[in-house]
Amino acid sequence: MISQVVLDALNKQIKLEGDSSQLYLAMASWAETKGLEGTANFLYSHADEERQHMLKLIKFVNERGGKAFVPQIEEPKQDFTTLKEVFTAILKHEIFVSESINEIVFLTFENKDFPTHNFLQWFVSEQIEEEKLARNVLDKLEMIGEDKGGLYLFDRDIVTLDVSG
Ligand code: OFO
Repeated sequence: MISQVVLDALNKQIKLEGDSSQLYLAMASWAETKGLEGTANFLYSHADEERQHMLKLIKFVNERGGKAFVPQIEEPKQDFTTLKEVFTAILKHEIFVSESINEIVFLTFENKDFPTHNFLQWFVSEQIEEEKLARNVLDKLEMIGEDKGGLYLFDRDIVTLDVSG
């Protein structure tokens, strides 16, 4: 049985993953309206991944005898000016998510909740990948700068960068 304190933290994380999904979805939609089809597809599929993270947590909480709280959908930021702005926001968000996961891992230690601690290791590894991916994309965008041809190739090839799950 899960302790109330860990349960509350996991329910907060469920909301954060749902918010992440919405954030990626809004970014995908923005990219699509800018003719950046490859980037839009990358972001749409990432929005799906975030929803899977949310589901993973919901199912775990329920399996452990807790009750998952399905959160209200928050409206994410809808407008951006550049891809650099989008991926800078993604990196910042993913760092925030990593910190949140780390805090829950710490709580599981304090509460001797080793099953949850074990379960969260997947998220710890996933966050390393998510941050790495965002940094990698930002490095590429930095290289491209204002070059339209570079941007065209970036948009064509971005789908090959996302290997996380
Ligand atoms: Fe982006 O990994 Fe979940 O939030």
